[in-house]
Order: sequence, then structure tokens, then C-alpha cells
Amino acid sequence: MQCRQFRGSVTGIVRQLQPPSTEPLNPVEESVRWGSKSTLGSKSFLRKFPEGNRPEVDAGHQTARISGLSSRCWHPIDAIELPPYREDDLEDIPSVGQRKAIGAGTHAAIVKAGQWKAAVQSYLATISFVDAQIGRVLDALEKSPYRDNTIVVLFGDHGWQLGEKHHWGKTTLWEEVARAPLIWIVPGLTKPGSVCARTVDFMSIYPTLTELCGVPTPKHVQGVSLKPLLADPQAPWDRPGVTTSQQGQHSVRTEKWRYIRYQDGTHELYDEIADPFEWTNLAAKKELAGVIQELAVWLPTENKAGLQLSAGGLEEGESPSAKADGAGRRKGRAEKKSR
Ligand SMILES: [Ca+2]
Repeated sequence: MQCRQFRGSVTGIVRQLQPPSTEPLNPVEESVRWGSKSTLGSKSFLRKFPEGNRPEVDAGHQTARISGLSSRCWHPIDAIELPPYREDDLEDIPSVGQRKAIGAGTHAAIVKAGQWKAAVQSYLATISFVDAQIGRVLDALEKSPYRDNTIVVLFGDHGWQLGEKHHWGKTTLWEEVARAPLIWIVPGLTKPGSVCARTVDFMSIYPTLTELCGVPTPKHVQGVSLKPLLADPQAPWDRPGVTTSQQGQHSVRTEKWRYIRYQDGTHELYDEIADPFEWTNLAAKKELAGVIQELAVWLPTENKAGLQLSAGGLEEGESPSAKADGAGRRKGRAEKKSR
């Protein structure tokens, strides 16, 4: 297998996407950032621990979303489909949403450079790569003494737009960003291969784990346990998934609707069944005012400022995502200097 991996930000994508190198690289060994190679070796990973000293494994993966992993390893360019897209999609969106979408003009730059398919291809390569790494962890767990008494929770903190609504990246409140993986394996409770269509959010992870583990849930924890849905994915459920992106800006997602409200009070409403790509903003329809009223009940009423980035962490005034973005930009600049 011949691969090449690039590091860097989406905004540097036009410069970075180049024909694959013929330089031999093993993408698995060269790109692991979440554990040393030795800890992932079958002899040491999840080996038998002494009684009373059971391991907790937090396996996170970090790599550039548009990593430049070679198409030869994963997805041929001819098989790449561009995401659903309408040139006029932003015309019925409030100005706050338009600014979020267009940002620094990444989409226009990618299209102008003729790199849209290549960027999607690279993103898919990253997804496939991470999927393979998750498989390694699960394979090791399966072979370990802990396969029948370990709860597995797999989640990504956000989705990603690849040009939909002229946007590249995260930090929007639309479906492709607000929807993220959430997979549970609870021995004795979940059934392999089952899928749940109910709308939930990550506020549920903490109370679900405390309930499953039989420990008290602290009073400050919001959200509700997903145990009923883990036992029966078809169980009745009357709660939406709520997503926040920057202070005072949220979306409320039910199985039928997504309602978005920005800090200035402007809003969007989408019928997710009739319009799964969220092309038609229905918020101005008078006959749907009652729907908006029902969904708005779920909007958070407490909206604290984010946290500011400081030398050692976060301070009030800036969000954690801003920290991540800032770190990414600094890293990109550092790499640029080193080349
Ligand atoms: Ca639209």
C-alpha cells in the first residue's frame, strides 16, 4: 500500500491537495496519535489487569479532517460524489447564518481551484482511516477478558460540511454539523446492529453512564439517561436533540423538524422528512408558528458566555471550539514555517 499524509487546516487545502506520492507509508503506523504503537500492540493492549485494578480506556483520535490520505488507500476519485448543493441555498437564510456559512470564503476558493472532489475524497479517507483505528480498539477489546463487562460509547463531537450551503467545516447549526456519531455497546442491554431514530444529544452521555454503572448522578448534570432507548430503540421518546454553537444560538431537532434560532432572534425551520437537505427555510410560514412555539420551548434559557483562551486553558468569553480552532491555526502556521 502506498500512501501520503498531509497535515494542516481546511483553509490550506487548495495548496495541500496534490497528487499522491509514491513514497511507501503505512497509514496505520505513521498516523496514530492517540496511543503509542506499543499500547496498540496485541500483546500489551487491554491485557489482563490485576483484580480491583480494571482499566478505563479513553481512546481519542486526532488528525486533520482533510488529511490528504491517499485516494489509492481508500476512495478512488472517480467514485466520489459531491454533497447535495444548491447555489441559491443561502438566499432564505438570516444574515447570521449566511456569515457562518461563507466564513472566509473557503468554498469559493476550493471550487475556483477545482478541488471540491479531491477535498471530499480526502475527508472520506480520514473517516475510513479513523474507522480502521476504532476497529483495532474493538478487536483488542473483543479478545480481552473485558469484552462482556465493558461499556463502549463512541461519539464524535460534531459533524462536518463539505460545501453544503457554501460551508466547509463545523460551527453551524445545520444537520450535517449538528448530527454526529453516537454508538453504544452495553453488554446485556443493547442488541448488535440495532439502530435508533430518536433524537438525542450528548448531554445524555453522563446520566446514561451513571445509571448503567449504578452510581449517583450529580445534581448539576442536565440531560436524561438513554437507557430506555438502549434497551428498546423503538421506545417512545418525546425529547429533541439540542445543539449550541456560540452564545445564545441553538438548534432543536426532533424526528420531524429542525428549528434554529440565532442570538439576534432570527431563525430557520426545516421539515426534515420532506426536506432532508434543509434547502427551504419555513420559519416565515404563518401556519407553522405553532410548530415554532412548541420547538422553542426546548431552547436553553441560560446562556453563559464562552471561555477565553489563555496560556493554560480556557477563560470566560470564548468557547472550547474557538480554542480548538485557534490551536489548529497556530499549528498550521508552525508547520508552514517548518517547510
Ligand atoms: Ca435555502
